Amino acid sequence: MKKNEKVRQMKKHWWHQATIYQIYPRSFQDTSGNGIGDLKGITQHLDYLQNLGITAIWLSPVYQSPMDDNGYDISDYQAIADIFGDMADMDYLLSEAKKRDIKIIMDLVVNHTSDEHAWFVEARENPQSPERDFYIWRDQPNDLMSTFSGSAWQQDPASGQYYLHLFSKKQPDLNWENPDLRHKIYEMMNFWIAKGIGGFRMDVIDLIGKIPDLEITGNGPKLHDYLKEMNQATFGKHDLLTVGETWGATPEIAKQYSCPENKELSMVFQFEHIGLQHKPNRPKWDFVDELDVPALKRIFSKWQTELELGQGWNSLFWNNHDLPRVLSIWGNDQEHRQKSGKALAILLHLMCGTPYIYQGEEIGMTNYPFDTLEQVDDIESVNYAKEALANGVSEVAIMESIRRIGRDNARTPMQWDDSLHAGFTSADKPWLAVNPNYKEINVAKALADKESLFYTYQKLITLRKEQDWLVDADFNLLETADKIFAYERRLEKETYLIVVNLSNQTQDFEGLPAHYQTIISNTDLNHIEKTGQLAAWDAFCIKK
Ligand code: TEU
Repeated sequence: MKKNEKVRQMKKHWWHQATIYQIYPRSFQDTSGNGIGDLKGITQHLDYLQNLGITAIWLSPVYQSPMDDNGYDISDYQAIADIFGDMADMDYLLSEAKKRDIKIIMDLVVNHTSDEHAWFVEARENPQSPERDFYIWRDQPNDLMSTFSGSAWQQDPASGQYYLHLFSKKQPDLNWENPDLRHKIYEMMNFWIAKGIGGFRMDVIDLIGKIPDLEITGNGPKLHDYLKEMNQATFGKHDLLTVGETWGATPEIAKQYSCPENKELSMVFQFEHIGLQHKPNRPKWDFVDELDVPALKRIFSKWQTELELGQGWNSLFWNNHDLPRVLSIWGNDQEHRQKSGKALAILLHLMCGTPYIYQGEEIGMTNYPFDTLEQVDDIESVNYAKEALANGVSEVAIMESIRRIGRDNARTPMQWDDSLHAGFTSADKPWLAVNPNYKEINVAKALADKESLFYTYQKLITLRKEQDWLVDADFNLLETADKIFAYERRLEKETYLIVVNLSNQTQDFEGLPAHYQTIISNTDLNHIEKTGQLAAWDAFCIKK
């Protein structure tokens, strides 16, 4: 059967033509005056998100948490953290979002809990408790290391044993080999499904099959068994979007997760393109200055063709709450800020997959000019700085890395308007500083400018909803100059050409056909016809 036929046979879900918007609640909108974003603040802006056209919100964790990792350390999965509001606020957000046909995707963090979760408190206090085996205890540590620096093992004074934490010491890893633990998780998931959520984003879900004694963390032997069991016990009976965060996925592995017949997940976040931000096989802090466009083309082409339609499904993203702002590292956040933002959006959103927009991406928010460690909040950056300083790395070099690639770049408050603190909070001081460029870059200014990046995103989101070729057509990378990323999406009778100049320089391009229909563009195609050249950051899609 032809590839396109296979696609047409594929059962279509709402998320095949949806665009998802990620909200980091801490930084979206404060309504209580404490300098921290909250649930009421999200509800307040649902009309803005409906105008943008998104179908669903991926809501980073709002559960009870000591906030060691800003909510990715959960102490009660079925209670809302006081700083974000209460369950009534959550229920109101769900109902108001539903009125606007916006689904809420909850963040499922079940590789670990907080060390203040009742399970871990009992496990620590009572080594004979059933909860002890909900976690991973050993008499001696091995060489496993934490993502947040240092050993992945923390000794518990009471029992003398060590517990595993692949992230912070306050995030003990759960033992998924324990069936009672697994069923507690499924009960919790069904609590949230019963509330009418639209699905789950699954935090580091590729780690739940770990075999610590063999120092296997990702892609463990039982991982897919657990996901099949989870599917059947919870979301499998509903039409929900499930997206796994899987740093180690290859297209082959991604097929295991997202092939419909496997009954696991809808899709995964793979990070191969994100790996181009730093030197190969080096920690992320060892960043590279310039995007390797040919490598980006190879990676995207591989994922678009090998995760072939009908056998799996791609997610598409540049940003999230863990990543630097793509405009600042791969675009041009100075003289070509909006145009390069449009180019990156056109390039990504016209591929096959479900696109994700991170809060502020749609208005071209940029990295923050951090210059001292006192300005940095994120535990990953703070722990990295401590370790690097102890290893003799200069604070200048450390700050250069954090400024370029630290997670706080994504977590500065959403820039709503040019009033104090960008309209994010009425508090004297927001929890993290607002980017000083907020008077130039904010929602109010974007909405008032019909040529702004916001309207490019709005149009791309509409295209995905209305034009089936974005799901059904195949993907073919075209041979072009290094800095030009060009591909075609073909169906039997239709061919769409997408061309993007990912550089500040003019590039020769003679590929425009005599007759075409412009689908979307950030430039004057007549100019390209006349000169045979693409200006800096020119990007367009035409129907041949
Ligand atoms: O992130 C997984 C993860 O490994 C990232 O921390 C990544 O390695 C790093 O940020 C690269 O810069 C997920 C969540 O997205 C993250 O916010 C949490 O800190 C982490 O899991 C632990 O829950």
